[in-house]
Amino acid sequence: MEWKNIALEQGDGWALITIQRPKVLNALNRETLEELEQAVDQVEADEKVRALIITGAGDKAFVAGADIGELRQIPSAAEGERLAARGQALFSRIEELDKPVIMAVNGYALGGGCELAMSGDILIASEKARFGQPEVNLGVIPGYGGTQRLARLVGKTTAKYLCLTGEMITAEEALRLGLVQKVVPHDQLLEEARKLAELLAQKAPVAMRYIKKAINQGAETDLQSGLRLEASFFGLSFDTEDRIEGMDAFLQKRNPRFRGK
Ligand code: CO8
Repeated sequence: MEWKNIALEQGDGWALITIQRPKVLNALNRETLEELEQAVDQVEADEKVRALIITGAGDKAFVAGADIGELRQIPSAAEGERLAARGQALFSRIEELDKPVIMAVNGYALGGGCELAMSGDILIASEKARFGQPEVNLGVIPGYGGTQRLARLVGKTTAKYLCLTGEMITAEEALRLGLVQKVVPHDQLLEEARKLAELLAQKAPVAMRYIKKAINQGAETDLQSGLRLEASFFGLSFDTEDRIEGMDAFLQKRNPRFRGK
Protein backbone atom coordinates (compact mmCIF):
# COMPACT_ATOMS: atom_id res chain seq x y z
CA MET A 1 0.00 0.00 0.00
CA GLU A 2 1.19 3.54 -0.77
CA TRP A 3 0.86 6.23 1.86
CA LYS A 4 1.48 9.95 1.75
CA ASN A 5 3.00 10.58 5.17
CA ILE A 6 4.59 7.30 6.10
CA ALA A 7 6.59 4.53 4.46
CA LEU A 8 6.56 0.86 5.31
CA GLU A 9 9.39 -1.44 4.33
CA GLN A 10 10.30 -4.96 5.29
CA GLY A 11 13.54 -6.80 5.99
CA ASP A 12 14.58 -10.10 7.42
CA GLY A 13 11.81 -10.76 9.96
CA TRP A 14 11.17 -7.07 10.66
CA ALA A 15 9.19 -4.12 9.34
CA LEU A 16 10.17 -0.45 9.44
CA ILE A 17 7.64 2.37 9.54
CA THR A 18 9.08 5.81 8.77
CA ILE A 19 7.01 8.89 9.52
CA GLN A 20 7.77 11.43 6.82
CA ARG A 21 6.39 14.98 6.85
CA PRO A 22 9.73 16.76 6.51
CA LYS A 23 8.29 20.29 6.16
CA VAL A 24 6.81 20.12 9.68
CA LEU A 25 9.46 17.91 11.33
CA ASN A 26 7.22 14.84 10.96
CA ALA A 27 4.42 16.36 13.06
CA LEU A 28 1.40 14.10 13.39
CA ASN A 29 -1.77 15.27 11.68
CA ARG A 30 -4.96 13.20 11.46
CA GLU A 31 -4.06 11.74 8.09
CA THR A 32 -0.67 10.57 9.37
CA LEU A 33 -2.27 8.92 12.40
CA GLU A 34 -4.74 7.14 10.09
CA GLU A 35 -1.91 5.93 7.87
CA LEU A 36 0.08 4.82 10.89
CA GLU A 37 -2.92 2.82 12.07
CA GLN A 38 -3.26 1.12 8.68
CA ALA A 39 0.45 0.28 8.62
CA VAL A 40 0.24 -1.17 12.13
CA ASP A 41 -2.74 -3.32 10.97
CA GLN A 42 -0.63 -4.59 8.11
CA VAL A 43 2.35 -5.37 10.34
CA GLU A 44 0.15 -7.11 12.89
CA ALA A 45 -1.42 -9.37 10.26
CA ASP A 46 1.90 -10.40 8.70
CA GLU A 47 3.31 -13.50 10.39
CA LYS A 48 6.68 -13.00 8.73
CA VAL A 49 7.13 -9.77 10.66
CA ARG A 50 8.39 -10.55 14.16
CA ALA A 51 9.56 -7.09 15.21
CA LEU A 52 8.59 -3.56 14.23
CA ILE A 53 10.82 -0.47 14.09
CA ILE A 54 9.32 3.02 14.02
CA THR A 55 11.44 6.07 13.13
CA GLY A 56 11.18 9.55 11.66
CA ALA A 57 12.46 10.66 8.26
CA GLY A 58 15.42 13.00 7.96
CA ASP A 59 18.20 14.07 10.24
CA LYS A 60 16.39 16.39 12.56
CA ALA A 61 13.19 14.95 13.97
CA PHE A 62 11.60 11.72 15.08
CA VAL A 63 8.23 13.47 15.50
CA ALA A 64 7.99 17.11 16.68
CA GLY A 65 4.53 16.54 18.16
CA ALA A 66 0.96 16.79 17.02
CA ASP A 67 0.48 19.18 14.10
CA ILE A 68 0.01 22.54 15.83
CA GLY A 69 -1.74 24.03 12.77
CA GLU A 70 -4.39 21.32 13.11
CA LEU A 71 -4.57 21.64 16.90
CA ARG A 72 -5.30 25.35 16.50
CA GLN A 73 -8.48 24.47 14.58
CA ILE A 74 -9.97 22.21 17.27
CA PRO A 75 -13.26 23.98 18.02
CA SER A 76 -14.30 22.63 21.40
CA ALA A 77 -13.36 20.72 24.55
CA ALA A 78 -15.44 17.76 23.36
CA GLU A 79 -13.58 17.56 20.04
CA GLY A 80 -10.22 17.92 21.84
CA GLU A 81 -11.14 15.05 24.13
CA ARG A 82 -12.30 12.89 21.22
CA LEU A 83 -9.09 13.43 19.27
CA ALA A 84 -6.91 12.80 22.31
CA ALA A 85 -8.75 9.54 23.01
CA ARG A 86 -8.34 8.48 19.40
CA GLY A 87 -4.58 9.02 19.41
CA GLN A 88 -4.30 7.37 22.82
CA ALA A 89 -6.08 4.29 21.47
CA LEU A 90 -3.61 4.02 18.60
CA PHE A 91 -0.58 4.42 20.89
CA SER A 92 -2.01 1.81 23.28
CA ARG A 93 -2.41 -0.51 20.32
CA ILE A 94 1.24 -0.04 19.46
CA GLU A 95 2.19 -0.66 23.09
CA GLU A 96 0.10 -3.85 23.14
CA LEU A 97 1.05 -5.07 19.65
CA ASP A 98 1.73 -8.78 19.76
CA LYS A 99 5.31 -8.23 18.51
CA PRO A 100 8.06 -6.10 19.97
CA VAL A 101 8.25 -2.48 18.84
CA ILE A 102 11.59 -0.67 18.69
CA MET A 103 11.48 3.11 18.56
CA ALA A 104 14.52 4.45 16.70
CA VAL A 105 14.48 8.06 17.92
CA ASN A 106 16.52 10.04 15.41
CA GLY A 107 15.92 13.62 16.60
CA TYR A 108 13.23 15.73 18.26
CA ALA A 109 10.66 13.57 20.06
CA LEU A 110 8.40 16.26 21.47
CA GLY A 111 4.81 16.22 22.68
CA GLY A 112 3.00 13.57 20.63
CA GLY A 113 6.43 12.44 19.38
CA CYS A 114 7.66 11.70 22.90
CA GLU A 115 4.30 10.01 23.57
CA LEU A 116 4.65 7.86 20.45
CA ALA A 117 8.20 6.91 21.47
CA MET A 118 6.99 5.90 24.94
CA SER A 119 4.48 3.48 23.44
CA GLY A 120 7.40 1.38 22.14
CA ASP A 121 8.93 -1.57 23.97
CA ILE A 122 12.59 -0.64 23.44
CA LEU A 123 13.83 2.87 22.71
CA ILE A 124 17.13 3.43 20.93
CA ALA A 125 18.11 7.05 20.58
CA SER A 126 20.61 8.82 18.38
CA GLU A 127 22.97 11.17 20.23
CA LYS A 128 21.01 13.98 18.55
CA ALA A 129 17.64 12.92 19.98
CA ARG A 130 15.79 15.34 22.25
CA PHE A 131 12.77 14.46 24.38
CA GLY A 132 10.16 16.71 25.91
CA GLN A 133 6.52 17.48 26.62
CA PRO A 134 6.29 21.16 25.63
CA GLU A 135 2.46 21.34 25.47
CA VAL A 136 2.40 23.72 28.44
CA ASN A 137 4.01 26.34 26.18
CA LEU A 138 0.94 26.11 23.93
CA GLY A 139 -1.52 26.43 26.81
CA VAL A 140 -2.52 22.76 26.81
CA ILE A 141 -1.45 19.52 28.43
CA PRO A 142 -0.09 16.30 26.88
CA GLY A 143 -2.96 14.38 25.28
CA TYR A 144 -1.54 11.20 23.78
CA GLY A 145 -0.59 9.59 27.11
CA GLY A 146 2.30 11.85 28.15
CA THR A 147 1.18 12.54 31.71
CA GLN A 148 0.51 8.84 32.26
CA ARG A 149 3.30 6.94 30.49
CA LEU A 150 6.02 9.43 31.41
CA ALA A 151 5.06 9.25 35.11
CA ARG A 152 5.10 5.45 34.98
CA LEU A 153 8.48 5.39 33.22
CA VAL A 154 10.44 8.04 35.09
CA GLY A 155 8.37 8.64 38.25
CA LYS A 156 5.84 11.29 39.20
CA THR A 157 8.13 14.14 40.17
CA THR A 158 10.36 13.93 37.09
CA ALA A 159 7.26 13.68 34.89
CA LYS A 160 5.81 16.74 36.59
CA TYR A 161 9.09 18.62 36.15
CA LEU A 162 9.19 17.82 32.42
CA CYS A 163 5.49 18.52 31.75
CA LEU A 164 5.37 21.69 33.88
CA THR A 165 8.55 23.25 32.46
CA GLY A 166 8.24 21.90 28.92
CA GLU A 167 12.04 21.50 29.08
CA MET A 168 13.79 19.34 26.50
CA ILE A 169 16.25 16.70 27.63
CA THR A 170 19.13 15.12 25.76
CA ALA A 171 19.39 11.47 24.76
CA GLU A 172 21.99 10.91 27.51
CA GLU A 173 19.65 12.38 30.12
CA ALA A 174 16.80 10.22 28.80
CA LEU A 175 19.11 7.20 29.16
CA ARG A 176 19.92 8.17 32.74
CA LEU A 177 16.20 8.46 33.52
CA GLY A 178 15.47 5.04 32.01
CA LEU A 179 13.33 6.53 29.25
CA VAL A 180 15.60 5.05 26.57
CA GLN A 181 17.62 1.85 26.68
CA LYS A 182 20.51 2.76 24.41
CA VAL A 183 22.14 5.84 22.86
CA VAL A 184 24.13 5.37 19.67
CA PRO A 185 25.99 7.61 17.19
CA HIS A 186 23.49 9.29 14.88
CA ASP A 187 24.67 7.59 11.68
CA GLN A 188 24.44 4.14 13.29
CA LEU A 189 20.90 4.43 14.64
CA LEU A 190 19.00 2.53 11.96
CA GLU A 191 21.69 -0.10 11.66
CA GLU A 192 21.52 -0.70 15.44
CA ALA A 193 17.71 -0.82 15.35
CA ARG A 194 17.78 -3.33 12.47
CA LYS A 195 20.33 -5.49 14.26
CA LEU A 196 18.16 -5.53 17.35
CA ALA A 197 15.05 -6.32 15.28
CA GLU A 198 16.89 -9.21 13.60
CA LEU A 199 17.92 -10.53 17.01
CA LEU A 200 14.32 -10.33 18.26
CA ALA A 201 13.10 -12.02 15.07
CA GLN A 202 15.07 -15.11 16.16
CA LYS A 203 13.33 -15.30 19.56
CA ALA A 204 10.17 -17.28 20.30
CA PRO A 205 7.27 -15.10 19.07
CA VAL A 206 4.62 -16.42 21.45
CA ALA A 207 6.95 -16.07 24.43
CA MET A 208 7.70 -12.46 23.39
CA ARG A 209 3.96 -11.79 23.20
CA TYR A 210 3.43 -13.17 26.71
CA ILE A 211 6.42 -11.24 28.07
CA LYS A 212 4.88 -8.01 26.80
CA LYS A 213 1.48 -8.86 28.23
CA ALA A 214 2.87 -9.93 31.61
CA ILE A 215 4.97 -6.77 31.97
CA ASN A 216 2.39 -4.31 30.58
CA GLN A 217 -0.53 -5.74 32.54
CA GLY A 218 1.54 -6.56 35.62
CA ALA A 219 2.91 -3.01 35.87
CA GLU A 220 -0.67 -1.80 36.36
CA THR A 221 -1.45 -4.08 39.27
CA ASP A 222 -0.20 -5.20 42.69
CA LEU A 223 2.66 -7.69 43.06
CA GLN A 224 0.56 -10.73 43.97
CA SER A 225 -1.82 -10.19 41.01
CA GLY A 226 1.19 -9.61 38.78
CA LEU A 227 2.77 -12.86 39.93
CA ARG A 228 -0.47 -14.73 39.21
CA LEU A 229 -0.47 -13.19 35.73
CA GLU A 230 3.11 -14.32 35.21
CA ALA A 231 2.35 -17.87 36.34
CA SER A 232 -0.61 -17.97 33.97
CA PHE A 233 1.39 -16.78 30.94
CA PHE A 234 4.27 -19.07 31.95
CA GLY A 235 1.79 -21.96 31.90
CA LEU A 236 0.40 -20.91 28.53
CA SER A 237 3.89 -20.84 27.03
CA PHE A 238 4.13 -24.57 27.79
CA ASP A 239 1.29 -25.15 25.34
CA THR A 240 3.47 -24.10 22.41
CA GLU A 241 5.52 -26.12 19.94
CA ASP A 242 8.22 -23.49 20.29
CA ARG A 243 8.95 -24.43 23.90
CA ILE A 244 9.63 -28.03 22.82
CA GLU A 245 11.84 -26.68 20.03
CA GLY A 246 13.66 -24.27 22.37
CA MET A 247 14.36 -26.88 25.02
CA ASP A 248 15.27 -29.62 22.50
CA ALA A 249 17.61 -27.22 20.71
CA PHE A 250 19.37 -26.44 24.00
CA LEU A 251 19.72 -30.11 24.90
CA GLN A 252 20.91 -30.99 21.39
CA LYS A 253 23.36 -28.05 21.40
CA ARG A 254 21.95 -26.37 18.28
CA ASN A 255 20.19 -23.08 17.53
CA PRO A 256 16.39 -23.16 17.89
CA ARG A 257 14.12 -22.43 14.93
CA PHE A 258 10.99 -20.91 16.35
CA ARG A 259 7.81 -20.97 14.25
CA GLY A 260 5.53 -18.92 16.46
CA LYS A 261 3.31 -21.87 17.26
N1 CO8 B 1 3.34 21.16 14.27
C1 CO8 B 1 3.33 21.85 13.12
N2 CO8 B 1 4.46 22.36 12.56
C2 CO8 B 1 5.63 22.14 13.20
C3 CO8 B 1 5.71 21.45 14.41
C4 CO8 B 1 4.49 20.93 14.95
N3 CO8 B 1 4.47 20.21 16.09
N4 CO8 B 1 6.99 21.41 14.81
C5 CO8 B 1 7.71 22.07 13.86
N5 CO8 B 1 6.89 22.53 12.89
C6 CO8 B 1 7.26 23.28 11.68
C7 CO8 B 1 7.64 24.72 11.99
O1 CO8 B 1 6.49 25.55 12.08
C8 CO8 B 1 8.51 25.06 10.80
O2 CO8 B 1 7.68 25.35 9.72
P1 CO8 B 1 8.10 26.54 8.66
O3 CO8 B 1 9.38 26.04 8.03
O4 CO8 B 1 6.96 26.60 7.71
O5 CO8 B 1 8.32 27.77 9.48
C9 CO8 B 1 9.22 23.75 10.48
O6 CO8 B 1 8.44 22.71 11.13
C10 CO8 B 1 10.62 23.68 11.05
O7 CO8 B 1 10.56 23.99 12.43
P2 CO8 B 1 11.41 25.19 13.11
O8 CO8 B 1 11.73 26.24 12.11
O9 CO8 B 1 10.66 25.60 14.34
O10 CO8 B 1 12.73 24.40 13.48
P3 CO8 B 1 13.73 24.72 14.68
O11 CO8 B 1 14.94 23.89 14.42
O12 CO8 B 1 13.92 26.19 14.83
O13 CO8 B 1 12.98 24.18 16.00
C11 CO8 B 1 11.66 22.62 17.28
C12 CO8 B 1 12.69 22.82 16.14
C13 CO8 B 1 12.33 22.99 18.62
C14 CO8 B 1 11.26 21.17 17.28
C15 CO8 B 1 10.45 23.55 17.04
O14 CO8 B 1 9.98 23.35 15.71
C16 CO8 B 1 9.30 23.31 17.97
O15 CO8 B 1 9.33 23.75 19.11
N6 CO8 B 1 8.24 22.61 17.48
C17 CO8 B 1 7.01 22.40 18.23
C18 CO8 B 1 7.19 21.35 19.28
C19 CO8 B 1 5.93 21.19 20.08
O16 CO8 B 1 5.45 22.11 20.72
N7 CO8 B 1 5.38 19.98 20.09
C20 CO8 B 1 4.17 19.66 20.85
C21 CO8 B 1 2.97 19.86 20.00
S1 CO8 B 1 1.46 19.63 20.93
C22 CO8 B 1 1.28 17.95 21.03
O17 CO8 B 1 2.10 17.21 20.57
C23 CO8 B 1 0.03 17.46 21.71
C24 CO8 B 1 -0.17 15.94 21.52
C25 CO8 B 1 -1.55 15.52 21.95
C26 CO8 B 1 -2.64 16.01 21.02
C27 CO8 B 1 -3.97 15.38 21.39
C28 CO8 B 1 -5.19 15.97 20.64
C29 CO8 B 1 -5.11 16.03 19.15
